[in-house]
Amino acid sequence: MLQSAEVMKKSVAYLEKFMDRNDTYTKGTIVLGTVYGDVHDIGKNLVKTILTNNGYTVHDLGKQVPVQNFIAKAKETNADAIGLSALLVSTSKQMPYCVQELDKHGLKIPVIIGGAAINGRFGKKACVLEDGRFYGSGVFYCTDAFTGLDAMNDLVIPAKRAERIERNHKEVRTLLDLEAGRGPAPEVNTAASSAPRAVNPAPPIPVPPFCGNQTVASIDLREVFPLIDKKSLFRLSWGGHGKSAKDVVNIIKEEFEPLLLKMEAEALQEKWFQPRAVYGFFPCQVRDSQLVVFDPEDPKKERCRFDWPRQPDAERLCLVDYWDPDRLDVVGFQCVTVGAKATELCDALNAKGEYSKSYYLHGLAVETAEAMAEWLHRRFKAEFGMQHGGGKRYSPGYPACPDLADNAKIFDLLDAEKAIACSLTSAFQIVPEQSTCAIVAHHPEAKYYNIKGLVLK
Ligand code: B12
Repeated sequence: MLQSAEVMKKSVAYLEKFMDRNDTYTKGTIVLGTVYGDVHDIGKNLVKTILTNNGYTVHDLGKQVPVQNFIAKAKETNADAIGLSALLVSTSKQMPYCVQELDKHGLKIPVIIGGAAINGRFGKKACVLEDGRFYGSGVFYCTDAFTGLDAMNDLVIPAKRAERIERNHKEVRTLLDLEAGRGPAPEVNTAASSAPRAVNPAPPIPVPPFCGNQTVASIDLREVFPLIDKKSLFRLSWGGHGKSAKDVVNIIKEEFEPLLLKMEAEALQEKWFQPRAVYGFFPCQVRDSQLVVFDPEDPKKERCRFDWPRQPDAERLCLVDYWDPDRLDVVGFQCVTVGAKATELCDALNAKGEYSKSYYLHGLAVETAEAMAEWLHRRFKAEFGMQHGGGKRYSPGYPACPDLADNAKIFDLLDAEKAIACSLTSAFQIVPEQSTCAIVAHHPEAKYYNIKGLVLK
């Protein structure tokens, strides 16, 4: 798709020399962006490419865009629609908020939404306003960029637009009726959910190699690249997802594997990435179902507290169960970054119309950040003497610790701004983009789990 976009851009640039210009022609206008607090923009960028190449004017506001900016731009450009993307459950709340604000301002702009954090049900619910009315111009959930294109194709033709909005409202009504017919949601057994899960006897607490934080002096990317999750790189970041199993095998063998080797070599030679990492070990104890982290210099001095949700059902897990309530325990933290240059390079390539290279480089940078997190976690475990091979790392934003504000606590403990030149936005997103941080548990039983009610069905 991106290769054809490149060919298209070059062909159009060539043909334009022979054509009369009519700059005013457009099939329609959309204001597009990733919602406030969210840095995930891969999907949004694909939507932009597809819409632009199909004759639409796309005002791309980028990522982490406040609702007011979407509304102001849509008014200024008399847009046919607003397109919102969200990949985090927490940030998807910006979508219904945008719809409410549009209604409050008396605006009649359809909203199309997409991203892995949401689904059709979420989309329909977002159409229902606080007072129970339906948003007059409709909210359209799109599974991918092409459903987005279909929606735009309908929304710019008045008759089809009216029909589409009517269908949207009917679907919302059906959902509400269905849910009302089902009766109230089953009561959560609060007695059971507040009771901590029975943990197996606490394991011996490993001895950390140092207390406090430490910056990794130098990172050899040749040790990191082998840890890249190729399944994720090829299928998610490089677009293999959705193709038939046979096609994927061929593409991986003939295109992706050789490309990866070539790009890794170029990344090393051209110094595309500036890998940096900081990690640390801190005394901690469970108090009032919260994890209290203490100052390593003065274990009586509290530095911060983490308050995580407990599963209302299933095993009733909560992260706090992985630390000892009866004695001083140890918690780890880590933060890694690929550096800012990768983003600058991607932007420069996009500006030159080299969409594919930008896309592949972006994917490689993203997966390198994940591989660095794994690389650091392995080093961490080895230094921490975690022979049992267990233990897990949890990034704020994941279901077990959904509050992104935890990023700020980790940053403070690790002094990450100074140590590795990363910062946090007001919505607690890490800058540069290809960075990630985590809380590290040494408990051998630690595992990943979901929390019902946090994950939108
Ligand atoms: C790539 C990725 C990253 C990259 C983001 C790079 C970027 N520029 O986007 C990096 C490594 C930086 C990253 C970081 C983080 N991530 Co992340 N990330 C992902 C991952 C693996 C893939 C997302 C993706 O790009 N998918 C591919 C694209 C093409 O799909 P898509 O976005 O869904 O878009 C398609 C459709 O949905 C649709 N669409 C999307 N938007 C729109 C909009 C419109 C208008 C339309 C029509 C259609 C449409 O069309 C698109 C194309 O068809 C997901 C896991 C997953 N499987 O989804 C986690 C995930 C989204 N990340 C997650 C988290 C928590 C984080 C962090 C906050 C963790 C942390 N605390 O460190 C950090 C934030 C770092 C920071 N800088 O602040 C969680 C979110 C949990 C949740 N549900 O709330 C996920 C789900 C991982 C997980 N398993 O828990 N991440």
